Amino acid sequence: GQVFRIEDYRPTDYIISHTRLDFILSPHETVVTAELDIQRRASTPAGTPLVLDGDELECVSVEIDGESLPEAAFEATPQKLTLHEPPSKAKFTLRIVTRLDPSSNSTLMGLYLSSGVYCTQCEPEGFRRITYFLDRPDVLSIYTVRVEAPEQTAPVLLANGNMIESGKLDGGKHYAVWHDPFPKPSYLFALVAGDLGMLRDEFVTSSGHKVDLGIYVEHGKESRATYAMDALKRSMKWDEEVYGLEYDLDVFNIVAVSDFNMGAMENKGLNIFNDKYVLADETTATDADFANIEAIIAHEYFHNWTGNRITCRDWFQLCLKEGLTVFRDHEFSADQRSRAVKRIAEVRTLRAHQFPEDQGPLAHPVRPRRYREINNFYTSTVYEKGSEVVRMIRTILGPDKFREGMDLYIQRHDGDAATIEDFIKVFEEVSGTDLSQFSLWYHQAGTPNVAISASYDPAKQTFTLDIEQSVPPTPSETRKRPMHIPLAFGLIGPDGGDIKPSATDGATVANGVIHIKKRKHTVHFHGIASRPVLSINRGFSAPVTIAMEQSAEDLLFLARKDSDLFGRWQALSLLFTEALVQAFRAVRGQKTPVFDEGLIRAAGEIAADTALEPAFRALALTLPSEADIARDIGANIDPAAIHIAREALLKAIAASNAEGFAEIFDAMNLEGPFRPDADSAGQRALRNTLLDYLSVADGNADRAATQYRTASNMTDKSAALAILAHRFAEDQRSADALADFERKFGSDPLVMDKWYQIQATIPGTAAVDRVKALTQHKGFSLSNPNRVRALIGSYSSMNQTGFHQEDGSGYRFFAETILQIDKGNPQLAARLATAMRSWRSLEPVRREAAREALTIIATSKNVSTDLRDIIERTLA
Ligand code: B3K
Ligand code: ZN
Repeated sequence: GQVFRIEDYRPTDYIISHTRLDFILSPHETVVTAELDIQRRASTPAGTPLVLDGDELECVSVEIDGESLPEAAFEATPQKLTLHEPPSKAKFTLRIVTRLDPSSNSTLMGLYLSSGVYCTQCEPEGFRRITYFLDRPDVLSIYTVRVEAPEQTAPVLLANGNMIESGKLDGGKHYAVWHDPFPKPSYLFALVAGDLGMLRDEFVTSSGHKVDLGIYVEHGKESRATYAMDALKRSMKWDEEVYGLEYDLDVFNIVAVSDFNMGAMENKGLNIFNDKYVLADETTATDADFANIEAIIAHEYFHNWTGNRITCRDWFQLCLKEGLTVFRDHEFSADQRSRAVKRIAEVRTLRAHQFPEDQGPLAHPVRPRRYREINNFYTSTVYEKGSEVVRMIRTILGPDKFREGMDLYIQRHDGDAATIEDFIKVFEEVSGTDLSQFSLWYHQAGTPNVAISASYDPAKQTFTLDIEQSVPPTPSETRKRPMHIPLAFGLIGPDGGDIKPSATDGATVANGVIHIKKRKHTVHFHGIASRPVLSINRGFSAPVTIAMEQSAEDLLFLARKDSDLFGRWQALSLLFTEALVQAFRAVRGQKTPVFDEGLIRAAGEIAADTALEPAFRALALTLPSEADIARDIGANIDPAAIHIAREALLKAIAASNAEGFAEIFDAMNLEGPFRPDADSAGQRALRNTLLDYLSVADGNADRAATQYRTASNMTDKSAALAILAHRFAEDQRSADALADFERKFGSDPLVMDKWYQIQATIPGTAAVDRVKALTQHKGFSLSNPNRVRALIGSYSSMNQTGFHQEDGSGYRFFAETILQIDKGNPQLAARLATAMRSWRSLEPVRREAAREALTIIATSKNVSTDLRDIIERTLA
């Protein structure tokens, strides 16, 4: 396939100042008329051919300034429209009519039908599936959109911007005209038409402008949108307070659809959401669902400035809008909830998804330099690592200069299609800091490793750190340059307080941050009266791995005493990880793992420490996942042995702390009305974490079965169901609960996704047959992304023992399923296939089996560009 390279960027020859679209909607035959006001740039020679992008388009007619074009003047293929010799005048209007079949569009890109509702998804290159266009983000145009449809099947007609006209037509039809005054790239175009219910509200901006808010959902589900509406209003307020950014149109609409490739889409004034991230109430959604809704509603709303008002010059700059907007939504959630708990959750996600990506065959820089399929670059590197890079800029500059830089960015680039260089420049200008070395974070792939060894000299009262950074090689990038790594730290004295050194030398140390810039630094801290314990990378100030010999005693001290809550969690999780890796080695060597009593006791203490918020205690008690452990072991992975090792630690903690855990569990009063706020969610999280330990300690399903029966909210119900299904499959109450759940929620697909996921993640070799059987379940469909992710996605990424089977049956089933999905929805297939990216770290038998399965896909006929790109890079 074709490779796109950043160095090939050049501006277009023509611009499209205005775009008028007319849609006559019909399921099988929708007619789209596009009127494009085209201007030749002054620098473009007259007569330069105009080539517009298309994708599977059927061209009906082409006219220029009201005259239809002779055959010889243009060429229309499904993939492009070429005007061989456009008019030589500076401006002309091109009128193109295309015909679409939304009902047969299974890619969920362009215009498609989701449960009878017309909707669109254009980012990154879906607009070209609607009409021929210069479908790239640096072509900004003002859109006016007329939508016509039968009133009965589509009473709701929406597009971007404000509605300026509507009315009835003959034959039961009606129409609406929408106008968006802000020039925008085609990827932000959106249209929705259908029969939908609506939740209405309003928001008055800080300058007194009233905005009508609407959330459109399936009829009857309006009340399930109240939490999303509340999150929207809080987001609008937060962006005003924290960044001084106000909303800019009279309307802000959100539509929830049930067939959607990702979480949501930030179309100007008309966000379209996967209904999973809109609909929630206590009986159908878990606390995690509520938190996701809050974060994604905020994320899409924040894009209005970082993404829409300022967009990207080209898709290589994707992190310009995504990294920054993720950073903004992280900060929003941190302000709305508990900052430390939110940070721990972010770091867990980053380590679970971005680290393996960065350490495997799909590694790429936050700002990639080449791609074959841009859809495969909506990755956790671009999003999550991209956000970490913005966070580091703030750490380096401090909050005030950071805000100044953001203000300058908005002021200078409003209305632009900008680049990462533009972004970095504003921060350099406001702070007078040279960020050229820092910008390697955007250009150099791979997770840096920082090796640290510490020594204390009591005679000189000096504490010394020998620091060495290295960046491992990544595909097509073997030589790496040293990076600027800001490491927040603390030197902790015996009483737990931070010690302030009288002087430091060897690296810039400012505001509790060591700035590592060279390959090697030796940093001395002077005036240190007794040996301190080092708390390093506090708050996860840099997305790196740290290699440091720290005694179990020091780590236990940090877990108990660090003034940085994140540091406490990190120390404990390091201890767990070390214990688990050792246990894994024991299991591999046919020995019984043994665990340190101090660690087991520390778990009990943290559980009981009421000075700590429950959500933190829950996170601290959650052992690293099997995938986390695999990543830490790094090579020769045997998932079965990891599972045994992890279960052994869980049992050891449960057995020693059973009494204490039971007391806490029983004392937690969960009466009163359900509230989805962070505190209440934290209580439930702790209680459900303890429920798992207690079920292990008891060795029976009693507690889980009781909780399943009595739970009045989905968080507690699904937690109990997971314990029953995962630990007590033999117990009749497990099968009964699964059947009961299906009976209760069988007609609610979003809730049934939990049922699929819980069963897809039951560990053990029976998983492959179970998952196969579930693909035949009446509610399941390979064409709905949420169903596929709940069953196939969870199976392949969250069930290590069930997926990575020695005989390769898990991989073969996976490969066949992916090939089938690829026929209808290449994006979804490609995304799923990334579950195989770490295949090279498996032990030899599984590795070979994985290679065979990947080869089945690679050698199949008619594989999409999307899937082929992932598979070829994975195998390379
Ligand atoms: N910008 C969209 C993602 C579009 C993905 C296209 N494959 C959602 C978001 O990041 O807000
Ligand atoms: Zn985004």
